[in-house]
Amino acid sequence: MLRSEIIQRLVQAWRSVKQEFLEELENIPLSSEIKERLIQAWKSGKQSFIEDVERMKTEIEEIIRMPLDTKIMMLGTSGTGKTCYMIGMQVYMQTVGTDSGFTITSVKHNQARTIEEQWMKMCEGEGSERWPAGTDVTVGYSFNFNYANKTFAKFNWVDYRGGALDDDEDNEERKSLVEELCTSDCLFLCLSAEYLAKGFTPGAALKARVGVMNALMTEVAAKKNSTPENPFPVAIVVTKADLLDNFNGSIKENAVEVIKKFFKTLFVPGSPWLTGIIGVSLGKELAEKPDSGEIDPIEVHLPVTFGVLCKLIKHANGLAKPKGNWGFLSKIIDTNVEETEIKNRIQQLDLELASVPIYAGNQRITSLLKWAKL
Ligand SMILES: Nc1nc2c(ncn2[C@@H]2O[C@H](COP(=O)(O)OP(=O)(O)OP(=O)(O)O)[C@@H](O)[C@H]2O)c(=O)[nH]1
Ligand SMILES: [Mg+2]
Repeated sequence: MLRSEIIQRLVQAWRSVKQEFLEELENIPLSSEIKERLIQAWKSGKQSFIEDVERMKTEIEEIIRMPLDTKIMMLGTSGTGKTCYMIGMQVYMQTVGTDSGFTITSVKHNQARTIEEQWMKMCEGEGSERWPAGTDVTVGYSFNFNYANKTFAKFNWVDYRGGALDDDEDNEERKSLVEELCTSDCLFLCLSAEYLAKGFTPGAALKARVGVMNALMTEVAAKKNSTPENPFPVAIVVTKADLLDNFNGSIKENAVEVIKKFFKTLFVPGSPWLTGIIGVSLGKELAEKPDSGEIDPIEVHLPVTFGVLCKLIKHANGLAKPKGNWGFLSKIIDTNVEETEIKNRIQQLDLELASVPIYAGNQRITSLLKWAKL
């Protein structure tokens, strides 16, 4: 064998092991700082790598028990109702929570106060003054997702100004929007129910501006390398669902069909998207009386439940994945305790979503839990 050939083979062997190592690291819930240190330790050679990992063991054990981070991006054209939805979701989830007892709390005190003020204004105000002003800068919010007073997931929520969707592809904010999307765990694509009420027409698609959203999704799918086995979760959040006939919490089949036509690429066989379709409203009276109807949110907890559940499933799959020779963490950390707890939460959240139409590509699925074979 030629010397150059030997070197080439060795390089190839090293690369394939390195790839396996990096892939496994991707599935392990560690902070990016610890991951970076592990990669550096890896680069330093096998023996010192094992020593380094041993040294970092206590630190890693502490970190692995920390809540999962879920990043949610909310997008939709201007005036769709994104900010109003976020306010309603936060207050509802903080005070009422979901059927099986999940709640959220704001991480930042100031932010919680501002949201509460906006909520009070919506509830007590009259006329168009009751509604918050349009968002002209992107705002980030941080929440804890809790069960039985224990935080087990955090989520960061990014409310993009609707106008950013119209920016040119080389505009800086648009570029950062695509980058942020690529690092998100779940996308909330907000669409106002007013465009669904009359069934599918090309005119309705044009007015709803689904073209700009589809273009953005195509761009993100290409960059993110999602696959049908590891899809990118997207919740199509139908805001102002009070405008739909007889909305009682779940989206009717005729509206689902319109959405499937609006966002065709999400629903094709082999699509790299996992799509939930969820109607939300700030109150059923708002359809008739937007400026004075009672604020009484409907189903605002479901999109968050979907986002957190998808993240937990991905996490659980990572934990359950058979480890290869380099499954170093499985040797030094007992992940069983965490696995059981996470599986219990997954079961509860899955039941909460029983009425939500969910699609993996073109396939309608009745339970995310079953789909993920957990
Ligand atoms: N019928 C009805 N109207 C709503 C509801 N939520 C919001 N609206 C109306 O929609 C308007 C726009 O809502 P916003 O939340 O400000 O919209 P946005 O998507 O954040 O818009 P940008 O910040 O410009 O991107 C509000 O001023 C209300 O008039 C709802 O649940 N039902
Ligand atoms: Mg807004």
